[in-house]
Amino acid sequence: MGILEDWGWDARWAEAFGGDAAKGLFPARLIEEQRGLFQIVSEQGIKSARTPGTMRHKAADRAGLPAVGDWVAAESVPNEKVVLIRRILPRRTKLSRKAAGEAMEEQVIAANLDTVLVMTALNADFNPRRLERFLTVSRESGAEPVLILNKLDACAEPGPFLAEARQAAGDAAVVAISAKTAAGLDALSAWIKPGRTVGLIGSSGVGKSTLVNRLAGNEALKTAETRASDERGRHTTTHRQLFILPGGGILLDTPGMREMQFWDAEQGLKKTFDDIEALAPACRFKDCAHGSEPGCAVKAAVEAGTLAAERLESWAKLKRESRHEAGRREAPATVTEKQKWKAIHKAARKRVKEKRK
Ligand SMILES: Nc1nc2c(ncn2[C@@H]2O[C@H](COP(=O)(O)OP(=O)(O)OP(=O)(O)O)[C@@H](O)[C@H]2O)c(=O)[nH]1
Ligand SMILES: [Mg+2]
Ligand SMILES: [Zn+2]
Repeated sequence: MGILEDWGWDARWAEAFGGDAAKGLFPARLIEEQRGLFQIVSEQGIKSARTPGTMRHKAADRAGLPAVGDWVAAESVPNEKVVLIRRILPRRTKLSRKAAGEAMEEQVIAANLDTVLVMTALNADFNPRRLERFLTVSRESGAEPVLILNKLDACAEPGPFLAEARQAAGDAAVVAISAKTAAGLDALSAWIKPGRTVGLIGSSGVGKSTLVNRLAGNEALKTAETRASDERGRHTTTHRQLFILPGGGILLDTPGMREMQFWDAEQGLKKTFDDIEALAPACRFKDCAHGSEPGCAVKAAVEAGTLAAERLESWAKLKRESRHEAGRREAPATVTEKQKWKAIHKAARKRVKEKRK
């Protein structure tokens, strides 16, 4: 197997790369990003890469720029060490969130992940509502989400955590592990295998880098103790990077994320709340919002105790947020629509005036 295959290259990628070889371009995978400078891996090994100004200008938004995990067509520049990224091959999956700040901008956290391991620790970090949010974003990406409960060694009573985690996870697998003692790690081989790309996301301090170190069999990545008072991490990892494991398999370590605001979440929500989705057809109204409508099957399930009230609350909250973000994304179009009608009315008034003359 060649170096590209180790990093996940296959016949479908070769097809997507197509005739670019004839233009002097070569295929490469983006494995690291740090402040706009990229590291790519290709048959030539690992090299620094950058995007040409034309690509930055042409990209309608940040999502049009390369992200970690992307396969690209790259070009060497004579007398230059840094390689140019000419084209991003169409992404198979895309883990996105709304970029921090006021602007409605998509931020691609990583591209072409096969699996997203949503990680939490069995301590004060554990929060099923946040897990639902992370799982929703992971599902929306097109990758398979798996919920990882870490620090099993330090948890006296994992039972109740597991029960809550299973409910939040819907159809996603739930795996309890200890990155420290390696307990439960065997189960991860269902996802971490040669040619497959697996991303790790979760709050700071849950043990993402510790797991990468454990699986890589070294201590290459820096890790740091969490605060004793509330188990919060110290944001030790500062950039996203892909690692190849000795037994094959590609792992993405990410910095702990405080925020995971939705970009697009409708499909992901449907899957995260598949229990609510399954009940909805029995509601009297087709567009039932499971609020105060009469004949609501979801509310009835809460009253009967078969659906947790917190889960319905969580669904309603995330759904509102998703709708709100979708509305904001569509806002610019509404403005142009308005402008269009304004122009039509103005033209009509002008015609009326001209007729009167
Ligand atoms: N007891 C126990 N501690 C663990 C385990 N996994 C990680 N830790 C500890 O948790 C702390 C944080 O681990 P990191 O790997 O740095 O966490 P991280 O998720 O990479 O954090 P950021 O890089 O800040 O996002 C370290 O002190 C680890 O030794 C585990 O399974 N059990
Ligand atoms: Mg880390
Ligand atoms: Zn309903």
